[in-house]
Amino acid sequence: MPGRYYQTTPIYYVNDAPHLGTAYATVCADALSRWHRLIGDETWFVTGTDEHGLKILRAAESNGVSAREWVDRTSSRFVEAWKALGLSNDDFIRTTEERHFRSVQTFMQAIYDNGHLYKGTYEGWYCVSCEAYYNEEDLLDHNRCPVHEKPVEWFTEENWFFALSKFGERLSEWYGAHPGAIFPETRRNEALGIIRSGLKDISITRTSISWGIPVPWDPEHVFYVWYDALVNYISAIGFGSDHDRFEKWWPAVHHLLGKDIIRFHCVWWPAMCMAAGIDPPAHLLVHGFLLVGGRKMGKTAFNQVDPVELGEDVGNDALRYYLVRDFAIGHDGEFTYEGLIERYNSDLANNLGNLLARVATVVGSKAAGIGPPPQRRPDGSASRLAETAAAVVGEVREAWGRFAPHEGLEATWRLIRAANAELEAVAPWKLDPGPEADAVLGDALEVLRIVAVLVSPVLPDTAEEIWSRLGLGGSGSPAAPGNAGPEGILDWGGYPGGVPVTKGRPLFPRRSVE
Ligand code: ME8
Repeated sequence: MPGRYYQTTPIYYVNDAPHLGTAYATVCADALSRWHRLIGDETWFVTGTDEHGLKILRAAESNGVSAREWVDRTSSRFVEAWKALGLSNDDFIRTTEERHFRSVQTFMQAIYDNGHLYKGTYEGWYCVSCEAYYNEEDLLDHNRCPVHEKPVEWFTEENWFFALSKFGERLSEWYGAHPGAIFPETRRNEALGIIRSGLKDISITRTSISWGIPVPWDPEHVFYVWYDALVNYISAIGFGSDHDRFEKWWPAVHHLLGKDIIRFHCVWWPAMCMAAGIDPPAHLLVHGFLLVGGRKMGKTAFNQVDPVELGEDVGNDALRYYLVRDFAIGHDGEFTYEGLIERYNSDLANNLGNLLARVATVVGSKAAGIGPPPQRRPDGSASRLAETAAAVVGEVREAWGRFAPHEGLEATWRLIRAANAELEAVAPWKLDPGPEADAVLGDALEVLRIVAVLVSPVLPDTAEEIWSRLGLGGSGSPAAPGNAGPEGILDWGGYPGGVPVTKGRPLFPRRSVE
């Protein structure tokens, strides 16, 4: 049954520009959103930027500009990068927007009114890069942050505290009743471990900086950056200002997040929602890291790759394909340019590109450039390829449903390889024009039609190009909402035949590693 699907990404800090790691998360969220549109779900996909806090203020200072100027400039680099990569987000939320201020203040006021906040003094080791306090036992030698390996700082402040310690039992019960809420299982166990080890109250405001959202009942304080940032997920859907819109999308959300921010998303955020009197988020999808030489790609390790430059080099679709195919959601993976080119050559150039090129060439030479329809065998049954296609469509649906798009792509390539093998076995280029050549060409065209729909969430431009070369340009788009849904167009036999097939330039010319 088509439903509703609300997809989010972490909102990225604007202390620096986007890199391939943040692009990975955003591309995965984009692909998931596109898949859900394709199966007919009403879909809303939001990403954005996290713009308050000390880290941002220091980045602005070290660049000699005001905080406002810095966040405007850097946030627009994210907007531009996602545009250049062709991402399909429906909204882009910034935590410095008026709509976000209003939602945060309404949300936190509700927690205050419900009696879950109190005032106290906080002293502790603080990592400005994480924007988080650390217990001494969690630090590396010389008081260094375990994530950034940089020295932490000693902070003493009068803060408002959130009584997180009261929520351990409710969180355990909630996760017990919602076993599929965190994906994958290993991350669920990690979150449950944090909850079981005992939760401490957390300070949620700061007086030392003013670059933040003022606390409505104590305006000397601003909300601590995480407490402001997490609320983006509901301020983007109108919390506090548009009740119907909020109710429409919440709590059936899918938060995609990296494994570095499990504690904030899987422990703090659901507890905050409970404290404010709204349901916790329904789905938390935790992905792994892109590594370079075994280290997380990021600002701290100075090993970032510019995703826009890489997209310009190999093509956005090829980059998306590599990210979704080679980095299973939930696992770490090593990024290498060689790996990208290898994947490009083997799957895109040699298999998909080759299938389209040879079918179009032979339709040109043996069928006067007019695509024949898929054929039936003399006994009336459909071809072997029809059986493979039906099995693959089922597998692809199932794989996306359990957040394993890489397996969906793997299955799709099985179908592509089967069509290439069938062409080689029959060798229509050696046959005289006629029913035998038409049969195998019609089947291969039908495979390409189905493949165009199945790959459209990951290869959106390629899917459109295949569609138009098959002569289907006049009949919608491979990515039209519902195409992969129950009333969709994935049943064998949809290629009409009798339409012109165009050869065009190679979709993916082979590349070498320069
Ligand atoms: O944590 N591989 O922002 P952030 C894969 N503002 N994903 C990566 C990655 C890598 N090497 N590097 C970063 C913040 N990411 C907060 C979030 S949300 C309410 C606030 C992705 O700019 C990954 O999704 O540090 C990670 O969780 C996120 O970027 C952190 O981005």
